[in-house]
Order: sequence, then C-alpha cells, then structure tokens
Amino acid sequence: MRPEVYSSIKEATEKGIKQLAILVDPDKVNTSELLRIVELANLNRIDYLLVGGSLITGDFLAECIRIIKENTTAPVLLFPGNSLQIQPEADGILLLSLISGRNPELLIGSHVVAAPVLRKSGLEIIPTGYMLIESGRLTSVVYMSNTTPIPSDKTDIATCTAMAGEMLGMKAIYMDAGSGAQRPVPGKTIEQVKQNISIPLIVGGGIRCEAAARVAWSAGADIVVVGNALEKDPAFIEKLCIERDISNKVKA
Ligand code: 1GP
Repeated sequence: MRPEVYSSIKEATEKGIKQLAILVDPDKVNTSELLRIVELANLNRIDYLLVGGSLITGDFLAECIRIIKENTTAPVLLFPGNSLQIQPEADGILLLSLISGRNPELLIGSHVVAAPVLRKSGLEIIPTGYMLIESGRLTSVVYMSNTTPIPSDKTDIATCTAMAGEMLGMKAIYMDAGSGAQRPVPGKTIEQVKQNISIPLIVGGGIRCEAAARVAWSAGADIVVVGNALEKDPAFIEKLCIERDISNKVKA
C-alpha cells in the first residue's frame, strides 16, 4: 500500500527538502498534451500532481485523473474549486478551507455537503488552510470565491491568518496568488509566514520562471506549485526540477 501522501510531505518538510507540484487544469489540456506533461513529470521526478481548477466546464476531469494514474507513480491530489470536482480515483485531496476570506460556504459550508461523499471516496484528506494573496489582477479564484484576497504587502495579516489556520488544526497552508497571477506571492510574505508555522507551506500562482520558484523555495515554501506556465511550455518542468534539485543541494 502507498504510504500516506501527507506523511511524505511532512517528512520532506521536516528535512528541509524542497518539493515541486504540477497543477493540471483538465480544461486546459488534451490527452496528448497531458501525456507529454506526465512523461516529463516522470523523467524529472516530480513530487506531486495536483488536479483541479476554479471552474471546470469540460468533461475531461475523471479521464484526466485516470490517464495520470495509469502513467505515473507520483501522488495525485485533488485541488478542487468546488465539490463537483471530487474524484475517488485520485490519491488524496487538499481539503481547502479559504481562511483568507469571509465566505462561510468556502470556510465550512461546502465541506459539510461534501463530507459523506469524501468519507465514502476513501481519498486521503489533507485539511489545508487556503490563503489568497492579492496579485495585481482579478484572478478566477478571487472572482469565483467572492472573497477579498490578503493585500500582498500585509505580511502581518498573512502571518496571523496562517497561524490561526495551524491553531485550528489545518495540516498545511497553501498561499496562492491565483492561477495566471501577474505577481507571485512576495518572498517577504512567504518568509514571515514560514517563520511562524510548523506545518508544510505550499506556494503557487504566477510562477513562470525558475527564478520565481527559487525565490519561493528560498523564502521558505516547502512545495512550489506551477500550472499555467507548463500549459504553454511543458518542457519548463525540467528547468523547474533542476532548480528544485539545486535548492536541495545548496541546503544539504
Ligand atoms: C493556482 O497556485 C496555482 O491555484 C498555480 O498557479 O497556474 O499561475 O502556475 P499558476
């Protein structure tokens, strides 16, 4: 049986090992593009594959997960924009509570509705404090969640929000500038948050070059998530993995 995904995230975090996750939005890839991404993910020993989107309009989600599962041994985690995206074929789910916002549906309401489905699914549940950070443009996730993101220069608000998430029992914090963000989460914000929590810190949104991933990892992100940039250039996976491996060697 596969060890729990969260245990490996936690173990790597405790050892200071930097990890990389690819986000696949099933609306943005076809089968051959997906197979190419998975092939590159395998070749470069990607740590995790996330699947989901703020709004999925096509019908490729279940098939997308099936194809990924058939072609890789890397853990596949759902990163759902809503409870329609729950798919038992994945290994686990980042069960997101949008703690940066004040929309009760996304803090607890939709989780109540999803709870029996999740229980039956057998998915590994990873309770995740999800924080949106303002990024220079109105992203889909901000619009769809009907919440106000944390201003990117308010490191104190971000830090207190992450601390509260940990105190409430979240097992990870995900700071997201949103897919296609103009600006990624600032290094200073990542650094402050990391210094004040002990659970794994996931950071994503708007990371389009190795330098941006390096900034996030060196500021304290345990897992960097990249989606959009790979849809345009799947070969970017290799550059990101080289950067991850350099970050890990520098640390060792
Ligand atoms: C979005 O953090 C993820 O929720 C990834 O963002 O698509 O901009 O890489 P990008």
